[in-house]
Amino acid sequence: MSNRIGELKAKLNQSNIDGMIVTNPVSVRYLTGLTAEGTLLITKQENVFITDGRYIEEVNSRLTINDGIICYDYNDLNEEDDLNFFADCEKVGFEEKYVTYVDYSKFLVKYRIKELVEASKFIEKQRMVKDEDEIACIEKACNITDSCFLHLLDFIKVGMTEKEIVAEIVYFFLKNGADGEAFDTIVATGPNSSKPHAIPTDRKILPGDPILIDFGAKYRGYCADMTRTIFAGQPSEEDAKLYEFLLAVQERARMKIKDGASGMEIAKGVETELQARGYDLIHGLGHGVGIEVHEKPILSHKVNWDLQENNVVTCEPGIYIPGRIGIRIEDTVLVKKLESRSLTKSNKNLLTI
Ligand SMILES: [Mn+2]
Repeated sequence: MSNRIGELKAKLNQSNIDGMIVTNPVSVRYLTGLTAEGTLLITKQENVFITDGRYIEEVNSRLTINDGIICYDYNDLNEEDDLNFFADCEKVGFEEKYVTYVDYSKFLVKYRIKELVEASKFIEKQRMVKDEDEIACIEKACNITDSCFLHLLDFIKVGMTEKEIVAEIVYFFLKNGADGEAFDTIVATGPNSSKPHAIPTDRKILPGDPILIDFGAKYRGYCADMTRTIFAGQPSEEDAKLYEFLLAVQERARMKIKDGASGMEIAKGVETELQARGYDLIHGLGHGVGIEVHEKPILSHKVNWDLQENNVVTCEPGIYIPGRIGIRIEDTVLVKKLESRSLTKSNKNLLTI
């Protein structure tokens, strides 16, 4: 793992922040590789991870590969004498998006901090640009997701329920090296497909149904996110045309994703294309993917943000006709200077089972 704490420290220092209290488990994992519950203190002298007896063995066995972090069992620290980690700091950052008011007040007293300042954005910004190790994990998560899709094309049959397909996806992920699902899988068939975040039901697949599958494996903590919409037998001519149209829109948008491109402009372009046919894009065009399945940057007409090399984002336009059909096509894309690369590579042609 590259020196993520060092990089964060340098950025904090540029803003005259001397240290940071990291409490969001996602940030802890990102900065240290640790999945244990605890608090990471980035200080002028050293980096400290304070946890409890349940995690000490795990943490100590992991820390050999993460230089510069000293681990303490909270129970071994004396509140009177041992919590002076920020004694020489004027300003200490904290994660304002994750810290409760109670925690905030406690931090000030417990660690004797002079001034706590909001610093969530420093970690968020750093996490947006993925390093080599992260890209490798996301790529692996995407590969497992692709293999699962191939398997599903063979597995899914008319008469099967949405929940049965979800169960098969989870089973496939676990059997093929994934940690599990990156998020709750969506399998929405027939009219259920028009709800973008449908919850899988006991509905059985009928001939001609669209089958929308939004799923992704998680590998070593990193997520994949892909949606494919397939059909149970030949769709109507109208539905087939709708599918081809959306696929063309998705491909055009995906090709625009590259270093320096405006996420807002790409999203607006998709909206214009959909509106020309009378459809609204009822959700964002895409989002960052990493340790969390939804993270920054967001691709939406509401957010003005330029993409950067080694962002990993989704491109997922959808068309939803309430009570009848929903079609969404989504890839996880690695942003590059010239030509970005889809990390999910499953066939996007109109497929039937
Ligand atoms: Mn998504």
